Amino acid sequence: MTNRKPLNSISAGIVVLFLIFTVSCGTEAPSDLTKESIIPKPLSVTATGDYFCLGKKADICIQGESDELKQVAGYLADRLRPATGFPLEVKTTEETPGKGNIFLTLSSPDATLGDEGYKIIISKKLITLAANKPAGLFNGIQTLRQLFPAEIEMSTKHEYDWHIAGGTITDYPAYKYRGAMLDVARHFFSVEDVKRFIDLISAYKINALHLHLSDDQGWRIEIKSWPNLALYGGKTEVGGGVGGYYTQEQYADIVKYADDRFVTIVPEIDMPGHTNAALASYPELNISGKATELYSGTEVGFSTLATKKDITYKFIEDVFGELAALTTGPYLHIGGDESHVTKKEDYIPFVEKVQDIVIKLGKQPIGWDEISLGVLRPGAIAQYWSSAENANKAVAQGAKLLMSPSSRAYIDMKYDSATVIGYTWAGLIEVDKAYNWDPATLEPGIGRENILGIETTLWSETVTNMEEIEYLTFPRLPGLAEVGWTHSSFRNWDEYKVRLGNHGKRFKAMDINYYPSKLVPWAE
Ligand code: NGO
Repeated sequence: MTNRKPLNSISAGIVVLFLIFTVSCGTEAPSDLTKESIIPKPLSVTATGDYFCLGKKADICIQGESDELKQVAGYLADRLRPATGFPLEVKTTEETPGKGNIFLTLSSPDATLGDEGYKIIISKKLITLAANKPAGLFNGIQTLRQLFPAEIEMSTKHEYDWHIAGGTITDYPAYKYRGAMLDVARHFFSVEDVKRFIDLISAYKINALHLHLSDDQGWRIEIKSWPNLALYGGKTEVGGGVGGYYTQEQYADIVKYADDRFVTIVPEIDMPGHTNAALASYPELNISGKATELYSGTEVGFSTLATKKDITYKFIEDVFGELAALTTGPYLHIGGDESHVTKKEDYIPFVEKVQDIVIKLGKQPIGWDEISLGVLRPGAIAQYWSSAENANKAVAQGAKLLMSPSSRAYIDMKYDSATVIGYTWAGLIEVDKAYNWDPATLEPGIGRENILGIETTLWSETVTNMEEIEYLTFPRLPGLAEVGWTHSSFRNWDEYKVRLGNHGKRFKAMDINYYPSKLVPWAE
Protein backbone atom coordinates (compact mmCIF):
# COMPACT_ATOMS: atom_id res chain seq x y z
CA MET A 1 0.00 0.00 0.00
CA THR A 2 2.66 2.50 0.99
CA ASN A 3 4.42 1.85 -2.32
CA ARG A 4 1.41 2.71 -4.45
CA LYS A 5 0.91 6.32 -3.25
CA PRO A 6 3.96 7.96 -4.81
CA LEU A 7 3.32 6.06 -8.01
CA ASN A 8 -0.24 7.37 -8.12
CA SER A 9 0.84 10.92 -7.56
CA ILE A 10 3.54 10.58 -10.22
CA SER A 11 1.01 9.37 -12.82
CA ALA A 12 -1.48 12.04 -11.71
CA GLY A 13 1.31 14.55 -12.12
CA ILE A 14 2.00 13.31 -15.63
CA VAL A 15 -1.67 13.66 -16.54
CA VAL A 16 -1.80 17.18 -15.09
CA LEU A 17 1.35 18.14 -16.97
CA PHE A 18 -0.11 16.68 -20.15
CA LEU A 19 -3.32 18.66 -19.61
CA ILE A 20 -1.42 21.85 -18.89
CA PHE A 21 0.59 21.34 -22.02
CA THR A 22 -2.39 20.63 -24.24
CA VAL A 23 -4.58 23.32 -22.66
CA SER A 24 -1.98 26.08 -22.73
CA CYS A 25 -0.54 25.01 -26.09
CA GLY A 26 -3.55 24.21 -28.23
CA THR A 27 -3.56 23.74 -31.96
CA GLU A 28 -4.24 27.27 -33.19
CA ALA A 29 -0.80 28.65 -33.78
CA PRO A 30 0.80 31.29 -35.94
CA SER A 31 2.79 29.55 -38.61
CA ASP A 32 4.51 32.25 -40.63
CA LEU A 33 7.07 34.40 -38.86
CA THR A 34 7.50 36.61 -41.93
CA LYS A 35 3.88 37.83 -41.52
CA GLU A 36 4.34 39.13 -37.98
CA SER A 37 3.94 42.89 -37.40
CA ILE A 38 7.30 43.88 -35.99
CA ILE A 39 8.09 47.59 -35.50
CA PRO A 40 10.78 48.69 -36.28
CA LYS A 41 10.94 46.29 -39.21
CA PRO A 42 13.85 43.85 -38.82
CA LEU A 43 16.55 43.39 -41.41
CA SER A 44 15.83 39.74 -42.16
CA VAL A 45 13.11 37.27 -41.17
CA THR A 46 12.82 33.68 -42.36
CA ALA A 47 10.08 31.24 -41.37
CA THR A 48 10.07 27.51 -40.71
CA GLY A 49 6.31 27.03 -40.54
CA ASP A 50 6.26 25.52 -37.05
CA TYR A 51 5.97 27.29 -33.73
CA PHE A 52 7.18 27.53 -30.15
CA CYS A 53 4.81 27.44 -27.23
CA LEU A 54 5.66 29.15 -23.96
CA GLY A 55 4.40 26.94 -21.16
CA LYS A 56 4.08 27.21 -17.43
CA LYS A 57 7.35 25.36 -16.84
CA ALA A 58 9.50 27.57 -19.05
CA ASP A 59 12.65 29.10 -17.60
CA ILE A 60 14.70 31.97 -18.90
CA CYS A 61 18.16 30.45 -19.20
CA ILE A 62 21.30 32.53 -19.45
CA GLN A 63 24.76 31.36 -20.33
CA GLY A 64 27.27 32.62 -17.77
CA GLU A 65 27.11 34.56 -14.55
CA SER A 66 27.32 38.17 -15.78
CA ASP A 67 25.22 40.67 -13.84
CA GLU A 68 24.20 42.44 -17.04
CA LEU A 69 22.91 39.20 -18.50
CA LYS A 70 20.97 38.49 -15.30
CA GLN A 71 19.51 41.97 -15.37
CA VAL A 72 18.36 41.64 -19.00
CA ALA A 73 16.88 38.20 -18.31
CA GLY A 74 15.12 39.61 -15.25
CA TYR A 75 13.71 42.39 -17.41
CA LEU A 76 12.32 39.82 -19.87
CA ALA A 77 10.80 37.78 -17.06
CA ASP A 78 9.17 40.92 -15.65
CA ARG A 79 7.60 41.67 -19.04
CA LEU A 80 6.19 38.14 -19.48
CA ARG A 81 5.14 37.23 -15.94
CA PRO A 82 2.06 39.45 -15.34
CA ALA A 83 0.05 38.29 -18.38
CA THR A 84 1.17 34.64 -18.39
CA GLY A 85 1.13 34.18 -14.64
CA PHE A 86 4.11 31.81 -15.16
CA PRO A 87 7.04 31.83 -12.70
CA LEU A 88 9.65 32.13 -15.52
CA GLU A 89 12.69 31.64 -13.33
CA VAL A 90 16.02 33.03 -14.47
CA LYS A 91 18.54 30.18 -14.44
CA THR A 92 22.21 29.98 -15.30
CA THR A 93 23.29 27.19 -17.60
CA GLU A 94 26.53 26.16 -19.26
CA GLU A 95 24.99 24.39 -22.24
CA THR A 96 22.00 24.77 -24.51
CA PRO A 97 18.95 24.28 -22.29
CA GLY A 98 16.25 21.67 -22.75
CA LYS A 99 12.85 21.89 -24.42
CA GLY A 100 10.43 24.72 -23.75
CA ASN A 101 12.81 27.41 -22.49
CA ILE A 102 14.04 30.82 -23.59
CA PHE A 103 17.81 30.96 -23.90
CA LEU A 104 19.79 34.24 -23.82
CA THR A 105 23.43 34.13 -24.82
CA LEU A 106 26.34 36.47 -25.51
CA SER A 107 28.62 33.70 -26.71
CA SER A 108 29.59 32.97 -30.35
CA PRO A 109 29.94 36.64 -31.35
CA ASP A 110 28.80 37.73 -34.80
CA ALA A 111 30.54 40.96 -35.85
CA THR A 112 27.81 41.97 -38.29
CA LEU A 113 25.35 42.41 -35.42
CA GLY A 114 27.44 45.19 -33.85
CA ASP A 115 26.65 46.40 -30.33
CA GLU A 116 22.89 46.64 -30.75
CA GLY A 117 22.00 43.86 -33.15
CA TYR A 118 20.58 40.45 -32.24
CA LYS A 119 19.56 37.13 -33.67
CA ILE A 120 16.49 35.15 -32.60
CA ILE A 121 16.08 31.52 -33.54
CA ILE A 122 12.65 30.10 -32.75
CA SER A 123 12.27 26.35 -33.02
CA LYS A 124 9.59 24.05 -31.66
CA LYS A 125 11.93 23.26 -28.78
CA LEU A 126 13.58 26.52 -27.82
CA ILE A 127 13.82 30.26 -28.33
CA THR A 128 17.46 31.32 -28.60
CA LEU A 129 18.26 35.01 -28.44
CA ALA A 130 21.90 35.80 -29.19
CA ALA A 131 23.78 39.10 -29.33
CA ASN A 132 27.28 40.50 -28.90
CA LYS A 133 26.26 42.90 -26.15
CA PRO A 134 23.45 43.13 -23.55
CA ALA A 135 22.02 46.08 -25.53
CA GLY A 136 21.49 43.68 -28.44
CA LEU A 137 19.68 41.21 -26.19
CA PHE A 138 17.49 44.04 -24.93
CA ASN A 139 16.55 44.96 -28.51
CA GLY A 140 15.86 41.31 -29.27
CA ILE A 141 13.56 41.16 -26.27
CA GLN A 142 11.52 44.04 -27.70
CA THR A 143 11.06 42.02 -30.89
CA LEU A 144 10.17 38.91 -28.91
CA ARG A 145 7.46 40.81 -27.01
CA GLN A 146 5.87 41.75 -30.33
CA LEU A 147 5.82 38.13 -31.51
CA PHE A 148 3.58 37.00 -28.68
CA PRO A 149 -0.16 37.76 -28.85
CA ALA A 150 -0.89 41.39 -27.85
CA GLU A 151 -2.35 40.16 -24.55
CA ILE A 152 1.23 39.52 -23.39
CA GLU A 153 1.37 43.25 -22.57
CA MET A 154 -1.52 43.11 -20.12
CA SER A 155 -0.76 43.70 -16.48
CA THR A 156 -3.09 40.95 -15.26
CA LYS A 157 -3.07 37.20 -15.84
CA HIS A 158 -4.65 36.07 -19.05
CA GLU A 159 -5.37 32.49 -20.14
CA TYR A 160 -3.89 32.22 -23.59
CA ASP A 161 -1.90 30.06 -25.98
CA TRP A 162 1.44 31.83 -25.80
CA HIS A 163 2.64 30.80 -29.24
CA ILE A 164 5.38 32.23 -31.39
CA ALA A 165 5.85 31.36 -35.06
CA GLY A 166 9.10 29.55 -35.84
CA GLY A 167 12.03 30.91 -37.82
CA THR A 168 15.01 33.19 -37.57
CA ILE A 169 15.32 36.97 -37.23
CA THR A 170 18.59 38.76 -37.78
CA ASP A 171 18.55 42.46 -37.07
CA TYR A 172 20.63 45.56 -36.38
CA PRO A 173 19.99 49.30 -36.66
CA ALA A 174 20.64 51.68 -39.55
CA TYR A 175 21.54 54.54 -37.20
CA LYS A 176 23.39 54.47 -33.91
CA TYR A 177 21.39 57.21 -32.18
CA ARG A 178 17.60 56.89 -32.06
CA GLY A 179 16.25 59.44 -29.64
CA ALA A 180 13.19 61.09 -28.19
CA MET A 181 13.18 64.45 -26.45
CA LEU A 182 10.82 65.31 -23.63
CA ASP A 183 10.42 68.97 -22.63
CA VAL A 184 10.03 68.87 -18.84
CA ALA A 185 10.59 72.62 -18.60
CA ARG A 186 7.43 74.13 -20.15
CA HIS A 187 5.40 71.68 -18.11
CA PHE A 188 6.98 69.58 -15.42
CA PHE A 189 6.45 65.80 -15.45
CA SER A 190 6.96 63.47 -12.49
CA VAL A 191 9.66 60.82 -12.20
CA GLU A 192 6.92 58.20 -12.67
CA ASP A 193 5.82 59.83 -15.94
CA VAL A 194 9.41 59.95 -17.20
CA LYS A 195 9.86 56.27 -16.33
CA ARG A 196 6.71 55.31 -18.20
CA PHE A 197 7.92 57.37 -21.17
CA ILE A 198 11.22 55.43 -21.06
CA ASP A 199 9.31 52.13 -20.98
CA LEU A 200 7.20 53.13 -23.96
CA ILE A 201 9.99 54.47 -26.16
CA SER A 202 12.40 51.63 -25.38
CA ALA A 203 9.73 49.13 -26.50
CA TYR A 204 10.40 50.52 -29.99
CA LYS A 205 14.21 50.39 -29.65
CA ILE A 206 14.65 54.12 -29.02
CA ASN A 207 17.99 54.33 -27.21
CA ALA A 208 18.30 57.98 -26.10
CA LEU A 209 16.07 60.20 -23.99
CA HIS A 210 16.95 63.87 -24.28
CA LEU A 211 15.55 65.77 -21.29
CA HIS A 212 15.03 69.48 -21.94
CA LEU A 213 15.73 70.46 -18.32
CA SER A 214 15.62 74.24 -18.45
CA ASP A 215 13.86 76.98 -20.31
CA ASP A 216 12.31 80.40 -19.75
CA GLN A 217 9.41 78.88 -17.83
CA GLY A 218 11.27 76.59 -15.46
CA TRP A 219 14.52 75.08 -14.18
CA ARG A 220 14.00 71.37 -13.46
CA ILE A 221 17.18 69.96 -11.94
CA GLU A 222 18.62 70.57 -8.49
CA ILE A 223 22.08 72.18 -8.70
CA LYS A 224 23.65 72.15 -5.25
CA SER A 225 26.09 75.00 -5.91
CA TRP A 226 23.30 77.24 -7.28
CA PRO A 227 20.29 76.13 -5.20
CA ASN A 228 17.89 78.90 -6.25
CA LEU A 229 17.80 77.59 -9.82
CA ALA A 230 15.51 74.76 -8.77
CA LEU A 231 14.06 76.23 -5.56
CA TYR A 232 12.99 79.49 -7.19
CA GLY A 233 13.43 78.94 -10.93
CA GLY A 234 11.49 75.67 -10.73
CA LYS A 235 8.44 77.21 -9.07
CA THR A 236 6.23 77.65 -12.09
CA GLU A 237 5.45 76.41 -15.63
CA VAL A 238 3.45 77.43 -18.70
CA GLY A 239 0.01 78.57 -17.61
CA GLY A 240 1.19 79.48 -14.10
CA GLY A 241 1.00 76.01 -12.50
CA VAL A 242 3.28 74.98 -9.65
CA GLY A 243 6.11 73.51 -11.76
CA GLY A 244 8.65 71.39 -9.91
CA TYR A 245 12.14 69.96 -10.28
CA TYR A 246 14.07 66.70 -9.91
CA THR A 247 16.35 66.36 -6.92
CA GLN A 248 19.76 64.96 -7.82
CA GLU A 249 18.70 61.65 -6.27
CA GLN A 250 15.60 61.56 -8.47
CA TYR A 251 17.63 62.44 -11.56
CA ALA A 252 20.14 59.67 -10.72
CA ASP A 253 17.19 57.29 -10.32
CA ILE A 254 15.94 58.25 -13.81
CA VAL A 255 19.43 57.74 -15.24
CA LYS A 256 19.65 54.29 -13.62
CA TYR A 257 16.17 53.31 -14.83
CA ALA A 258 17.12 54.40 -18.35
CA ASP A 259 20.50 52.62 -18.21
CA ASP A 260 18.73 49.40 -17.26
CA ARG A 261 16.73 49.79 -20.47
CA PHE A 262 19.77 50.75 -22.58
CA VAL A 263 18.47 54.29 -22.97
CA THR A 264 21.07 57.05 -22.69
CA ILE A 265 19.89 60.15 -20.86
CA VAL A 266 20.97 63.33 -22.67
CA PRO A 267 20.44 66.30 -20.34
CA GLU A 268 19.97 69.73 -21.90
CA ILE A 269 20.59 73.08 -20.27
CA ASP A 270 19.47 75.51 -22.95
CA MET A 271 21.63 78.67 -23.31
CA PRO A 272 22.35 81.53 -23.83
CA GLY A 273 18.67 82.09 -24.74
CA HIS A 274 15.73 80.25 -23.16
CA THR A 275 17.23 81.12 -19.77
CA ASN A 276 14.63 83.26 -18.01
CA ALA A 277 14.19 80.78 -15.14
CA ALA A 278 17.93 81.09 -14.34
CA LEU A 279 17.90 84.85 -14.87
CA ALA A 280 15.00 85.19 -12.42
CA SER A 281 16.87 83.08 -9.84
CA TYR A 282 20.25 84.88 -9.91
CA PRO A 283 20.53 88.62 -10.71
CA GLU A 284 24.27 88.37 -11.49
CA LEU A 285 23.56 86.28 -14.60
CA ASN A 286 21.72 89.21 -16.22
CA ILE A 287 23.40 91.89 -18.35
CA SER A 288 21.54 94.46 -16.22
CA GLY A 289 22.54 92.78 -12.94
CA LYS A 290 18.83 92.69 -12.02
CA ALA A 291 16.77 89.53 -11.72
CA THR A 292 13.86 89.09 -14.13
CA GLU A 293 10.35 87.96 -13.14
CA LEU A 294 9.35 84.30 -13.36
CA TYR A 295 7.61 83.64 -16.68
CA SER A 296 4.72 81.35 -17.55
CA GLY A 297 3.87 82.44 -21.10
CA THR A 298 4.90 80.76 -24.37
CA GLU A 299 6.97 83.38 -26.20
CA VAL A 300 10.48 82.37 -27.26
CA GLY A 301 13.71 84.26 -27.94
CA PHE A 302 13.53 87.05 -25.34
CA SER A 303 16.11 86.02 -22.75
CA THR A 304 19.91 85.84 -22.70
CA LEU A 305 22.66 85.10 -20.25
CA ALA A 306 25.27 87.86 -19.88
CA THR A 307 27.80 86.33 -22.26
CA LYS A 308 30.56 88.78 -21.36
CA LYS A 309 30.58 88.19 -17.60
CA ASP A 310 33.03 85.75 -15.98
CA ILE A 311 30.36 84.70 -13.47
CA THR A 312 28.32 83.30 -16.37
CA TYR A 313 31.08 80.81 -17.20
CA LYS A 314 31.55 79.91 -13.53
CA PHE A 315 27.79 79.22 -13.47
CA ILE A 316 28.01 77.03 -16.59
CA GLU A 317 31.03 75.11 -15.26
CA ASP A 318 29.25 74.45 -11.97
CA VAL A 319 25.95 73.40 -13.58
CA PHE A 320 27.50 71.15 -16.21
CA GLY A 321 30.03 69.85 -13.65
CA GLU A 322 27.23 68.59 -11.38
CA LEU A 323 25.20 67.30 -14.30
CA ALA A 324 28.18 65.50 -15.87
CA ALA A 325 28.85 63.72 -12.58
CA LEU A 326 25.24 62.45 -12.49
CA THR A 327 25.03 61.47 -16.15
CA THR A 328 26.38 58.11 -17.31
CA GLY A 329 25.99 58.81 -21.03
CA PRO A 330 28.56 60.60 -23.20
CA TYR A 331 26.54 63.71 -24.11
CA LEU A 332 25.65 67.09 -22.60
CA HIS A 333 23.23 69.21 -24.64
CA ILE A 334 23.99 72.94 -24.57
CA GLY A 335 20.86 74.20 -26.36
CA GLY A 336 21.86 77.27 -28.38
CA ASP A 337 18.54 77.75 -30.23
CA GLU A 338 16.64 80.97 -30.82
CA SER A 339 19.04 83.28 -28.96
CA HIS A 340 17.39 86.22 -30.69
CA VAL A 341 18.45 88.84 -28.15
CA THR A 342 22.09 87.70 -27.96
CA LYS A 343 24.24 89.63 -30.45
CA LYS A 344 25.79 87.32 -33.07
CA GLU A 345 29.28 88.55 -32.12
CA ASP A 346 28.55 87.49 -28.53
CA TYR A 347 26.73 84.28 -29.39
CA ILE A 348 29.59 82.74 -31.38
CA PRO A 349 32.38 82.96 -28.76
CA PHE A 350 29.85 81.94 -26.09
CA VAL A 351 28.94 78.71 -27.85
CA GLU A 352 32.60 77.96 -28.51
CA LYS A 353 33.49 78.45 -24.82
CA VAL A 354 30.60 76.32 -23.65
CA GLN A 355 31.68 73.47 -25.94
CA ASP A 356 35.15 73.69 -24.35
CA ILE A 357 33.62 73.47 -20.86
CA VAL A 358 31.69 70.35 -21.83
CA ILE A 359 34.71 68.71 -23.44
CA LYS A 360 36.84 69.46 -20.38
CA LEU A 361 34.27 67.55 -18.34
CA GLY A 362 34.85 64.53 -20.57
CA LYS A 363 31.53 64.82 -22.41
CA GLN A 364 30.51 65.45 -26.02
CA PRO A 365 28.53 68.64 -26.69
CA ILE A 366 25.28 68.58 -28.66
CA GLY A 367 23.51 71.80 -29.65
CA TRP A 368 20.60 72.90 -31.85
CA ASP A 369 21.65 73.66 -35.44
CA GLU A 370 22.43 77.34 -34.72
CA ILE A 371 25.65 76.31 -32.91
CA SER A 372 27.27 75.67 -36.30
CA LEU A 373 27.48 79.47 -36.74
CA GLY A 374 30.59 79.19 -34.58
CA VAL A 375 33.52 76.81 -34.72
CA LEU A 376 32.37 73.34 -33.78
CA ARG A 377 34.81 71.51 -31.58
CA PRO A 378 35.87 67.96 -32.52
CA GLY A 379 33.11 65.54 -31.58
CA ALA A 380 30.44 68.26 -31.28
CA ILE A 381 27.05 67.28 -32.71
CA ALA A 382 24.54 69.66 -34.30
CA GLN A 383 20.84 68.89 -34.01
CA TYR A 384 19.08 69.88 -37.23
CA TRP A 385 15.62 71.20 -36.45
CA SER A 386 14.97 74.21 -38.69
CA SER A 387 17.85 75.57 -40.76
CA ALA A 388 19.24 73.35 -43.53
CA GLU A 389 21.85 76.07 -44.04
CA ASN A 390 23.07 75.69 -40.47
CA ALA A 391 23.01 71.92 -40.77
CA ASN A 392 25.16 72.15 -43.89
CA LYS A 393 27.57 74.45 -42.05
CA ALA A 394 27.96 71.74 -39.42
CA VAL A 395 28.60 69.12 -42.12
CA ALA A 396 31.18 71.41 -43.73
CA GLN A 397 32.99 71.48 -40.40
CA GLY A 398 33.02 67.69 -40.27
CA ALA A 399 30.45 67.47 -37.46
CA LYS A 400 27.80 64.77 -37.24
CA LEU A 401 24.10 65.63 -37.27
CA LEU A 402 21.14 64.55 -35.27
CA MET A 403 18.11 64.79 -37.53
CA SER A 404 15.01 66.37 -35.97
CA PRO A 405 13.39 68.16 -38.94
CA SER A 406 10.49 70.06 -37.41
CA SER A 407 8.11 69.26 -40.29
CA ARG A 408 8.52 65.49 -39.63
CA ALA A 409 9.96 64.77 -36.21
CA TYR A 410 8.28 67.45 -34.04
CA ILE A 411 5.55 65.46 -32.35
CA ASP A 412 4.30 68.53 -30.51
CA MET A 413 2.64 69.42 -33.86
CA LYS A 414 -1.05 68.58 -34.31
CA TYR A 415 -1.98 65.53 -36.41
CA ASP A 416 -4.72 67.43 -38.21
CA SER A 417 -6.68 70.61 -37.69
CA ALA A 418 -9.05 68.85 -35.27
CA THR A 419 -6.30 67.82 -32.83
CA VAL A 420 -7.05 69.63 -29.58
CA ILE A 421 -3.50 69.99 -28.23
CA GLY A 422 -0.30 70.72 -30.12
CA TYR A 423 1.20 73.44 -32.29
CA THR A 424 0.94 74.01 -36.04
CA TRP A 425 3.90 76.31 -36.82
CA ALA A 426 5.86 73.47 -38.51
CA GLY A 427 2.72 72.13 -40.21
CA LEU A 428 0.27 69.37 -39.44
CA ILE A 429 2.06 66.04 -39.01
CA GLU A 430 -0.21 63.08 -39.70
CA VAL A 431 1.15 59.61 -39.00
CA ASP A 432 2.24 59.08 -42.63
CA LYS A 433 4.16 62.35 -42.72
CA ALA A 434 6.13 61.46 -39.59
CA TYR A 435 7.02 58.10 -41.19
CA ASN A 436 7.55 58.93 -44.84
CA TRP A 437 11.00 60.51 -44.95
CA ASP A 438 14.58 59.43 -45.31
CA PRO A 439 17.10 61.22 -43.09
CA ALA A 440 19.81 60.67 -45.71
CA THR A 441 17.99 62.33 -48.62
CA LEU A 442 15.82 64.91 -46.87
CA GLU A 443 18.19 67.84 -47.36
CA PRO A 444 20.68 68.37 -50.18
CA GLY A 445 24.24 68.12 -48.92
CA ILE A 446 23.36 65.89 -45.96
CA GLY A 447 24.08 62.21 -46.50
CA ARG A 448 24.04 59.08 -44.40
CA GLU A 449 27.72 59.47 -43.53
CA ASN A 450 26.97 62.83 -41.88
CA ILE A 451 24.18 61.52 -39.67
CA LEU A 452 24.54 60.11 -36.16
CA GLY A 453 20.85 59.41 -35.95
CA ILE A 454 17.38 60.84 -35.55
CA GLU A 455 15.46 62.33 -32.65
CA THR A 456 11.79 63.08 -32.24
CA THR A 457 10.96 66.03 -29.98
CA LEU A 458 8.00 66.54 -27.70
CA TRP A 459 7.90 70.18 -26.63
CA SER A 460 5.39 70.73 -23.88
CA GLU A 461 3.89 74.20 -24.17
CA THR A 462 0.50 72.54 -24.89
CA VAL A 463 1.12 69.24 -23.09
CA THR A 464 0.18 69.04 -19.43
CA ASN A 465 -0.03 65.38 -18.39
CA MET A 466 0.89 61.79 -19.28
CA GLU A 467 -2.31 61.15 -21.28
CA GLU A 468 -1.44 64.09 -23.52
CA ILE A 469 2.19 62.96 -23.82
CA GLU A 470 0.93 59.56 -24.98
CA TYR A 471 -1.59 61.05 -27.39
CA LEU A 472 1.00 63.06 -29.29
CA THR A 473 3.65 60.35 -29.08
CA PHE A 474 1.53 57.41 -30.24
CA PRO A 475 1.33 56.33 -32.94
CA ARG A 476 3.95 58.65 -34.43
CA LEU A 477 6.87 57.44 -32.33
CA PRO A 478 6.89 53.81 -33.58
CA GLY A 479 7.17 55.17 -37.15
CA LEU A 480 9.98 57.55 -36.23
CA ALA A 481 11.70 54.69 -34.41
CA GLU A 482 11.54 52.74 -37.68
CA VAL A 483 12.99 55.72 -39.58
CA GLY A 484 16.02 55.45 -37.29
CA TRP A 485 16.31 51.66 -37.15
CA THR A 486 15.34 50.33 -40.58
CA HIS A 487 17.13 51.15 -43.83
CA SER A 488 14.90 53.38 -45.94
CA SER A 489 15.05 50.95 -48.89
CA PHE A 490 13.11 48.45 -46.73
CA ARG A 491 10.46 50.94 -45.69
CA ASN A 492 7.16 51.70 -47.34
CA TRP A 493 4.12 53.45 -45.85
CA ASP A 494 1.50 51.13 -47.37
CA GLU A 495 3.16 48.09 -45.85
CA TYR A 496 4.03 49.87 -42.59
CA LYS A 497 0.49 51.12 -41.94
CA VAL A 498 -0.80 47.54 -41.80
CA ARG A 499 1.87 46.58 -39.25
CA LEU A 500 1.03 49.72 -37.26
CA GLY A 501 -2.66 48.85 -37.40
CA ASN A 502 -1.83 45.54 -35.77
CA HIS A 503 -0.12 47.39 -32.91
CA GLY A 504 -3.39 49.05 -31.87
CA LYS A 505 -4.18 46.00 -29.71
CA ARG A 506 -0.75 46.31 -28.08
CA PHE A 507 -1.30 50.01 -27.37
CA LYS A 508 -4.60 49.05 -25.70
CA ALA A 509 -2.97 46.25 -23.70
CA MET A 510 -0.31 48.74 -22.54
CA ASP A 511 -3.05 51.26 -21.71
CA ILE A 512 -1.58 53.85 -24.09
CA ASN A 513 -3.81 56.81 -24.91
CA TYR A 514 -3.09 56.85 -28.66
CA TYR A 515 -4.49 58.86 -31.56
CA PRO A 516 -6.56 56.48 -33.74
CA SER A 517 -5.53 58.00 -37.07
CA LYS A 518 -7.96 57.35 -39.94
CA LEU A 519 -4.99 56.68 -42.20
CA VAL A 520 -4.23 53.45 -40.33
CA PRO A 521 -6.24 50.20 -40.77
CA TRP A 522 -6.54 49.39 -37.05
CA ALA A 523 -7.02 45.66 -36.50
CA GLU A 524 -9.80 44.63 -34.13
C1 NGO B 1 11.36 75.28 -31.30
C2 NGO B 1 11.90 76.02 -30.09
C3 NGO B 1 11.31 75.51 -28.79
C4 NGO B 1 9.80 75.36 -28.89
C5 NGO B 1 9.46 74.46 -30.05
C6 NGO B 1 7.96 74.33 -30.20
C7 NGO B 1 13.47 74.64 -30.90
C8 NGO B 1 14.74 73.91 -31.08
N1 NGO B 1 13.31 75.73 -30.19
O1 NGO B 1 12.31 74.21 -31.41
O2 NGO B 1 11.66 76.39 -27.75
O3 NGO B 1 9.30 74.82 -27.70
O4 NGO B 1 10.01 74.91 -31.25
O5 NGO B 1 7.59 73.52 -31.27
